[in-house]
Amino acid sequence: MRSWIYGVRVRQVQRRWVATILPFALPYNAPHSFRMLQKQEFNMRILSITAALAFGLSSPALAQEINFGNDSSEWANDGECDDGRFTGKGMTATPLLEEDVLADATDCRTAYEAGTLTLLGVASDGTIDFGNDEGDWSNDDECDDMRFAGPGMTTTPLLQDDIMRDATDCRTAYEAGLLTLSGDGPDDLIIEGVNFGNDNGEWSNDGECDDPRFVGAGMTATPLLADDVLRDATDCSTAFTAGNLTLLGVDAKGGIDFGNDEGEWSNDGECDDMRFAGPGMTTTVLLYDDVMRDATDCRAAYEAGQLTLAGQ
Ligand SMILES: [Ca+2]
Ligand SMILES: [Ca+2]
Ligand SMILES: [Ca+2]
Ligand SMILES: [Ca+2]
Repeated sequence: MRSWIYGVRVRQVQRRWVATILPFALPYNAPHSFRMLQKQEFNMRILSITAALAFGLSSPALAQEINFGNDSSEWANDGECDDGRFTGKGMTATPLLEEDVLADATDCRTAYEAGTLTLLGVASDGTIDFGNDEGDWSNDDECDDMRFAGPGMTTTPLLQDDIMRDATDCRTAYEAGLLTLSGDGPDDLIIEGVNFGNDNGEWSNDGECDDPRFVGAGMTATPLLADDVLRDATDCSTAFTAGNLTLLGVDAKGGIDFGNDEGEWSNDGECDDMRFAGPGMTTTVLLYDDVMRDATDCRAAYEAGQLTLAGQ
């Protein structure tokens, strides 16, 4: 009970921080300039890290089974791999972002098959090199290395600086069964045509659905976070099959209700509704306040083929 209360408080603090700090901290036209800043800021440091790591790796893995994910990244199909799980000549030189993990499949697969990429810190026999503890977020009991996924991950944004630099936290969570390598988790759970994703969320298996794509009596009463989209499969599918949930704004025939434009980030040319995924999405933090409240942006991107409903 105590940890549950603590969890709620943490969530509220996080949401308050995101909702209050972010809009003020970022300049006007924030999504693009923020990304550019991120890119410039991390560029030099990571180049040297990547180069140093590449030296230590041997030839490409033999018949390694790799889940490349999909092409939903904003940086898909630009001829460079942007997925932070990889290293090698086929990588982009720009900073690596959390949202590009498992989302730049064609670029990364092409480079991998050409022998210019390997999985970073994963030997051909699957042995994991967790790296060192030199990251800013080491030893805080949460894994901050974006090569991993699962309830052992932090819920704060993942940064390139922490790749292979949070060894103790990530190894501990991995050995406790709270992490897998990203893409190595169980396959998505699909029932009655609805993709429930996996149980890699921090709030999976607590008897309440925490996936913001749903609505109904089976939902948690706590704030809904983008981190839990497609990551609370057991709870949500259980409530769904019991008739206690439906997809929010999606009718039985798959018709989409985009909602209204009353969100703070409507009409900025980027979709901010976390029910969606794809290159038409903003790269800034997604807030539940914007669900069904960014209709014009999301409809335009959807109709242009730049979005799908998340999980489709
Ligand atoms: Ca790319
Ligand atoms: Ca950590
Ligand atoms: Ca849950
Ligand atoms: Ca928007």
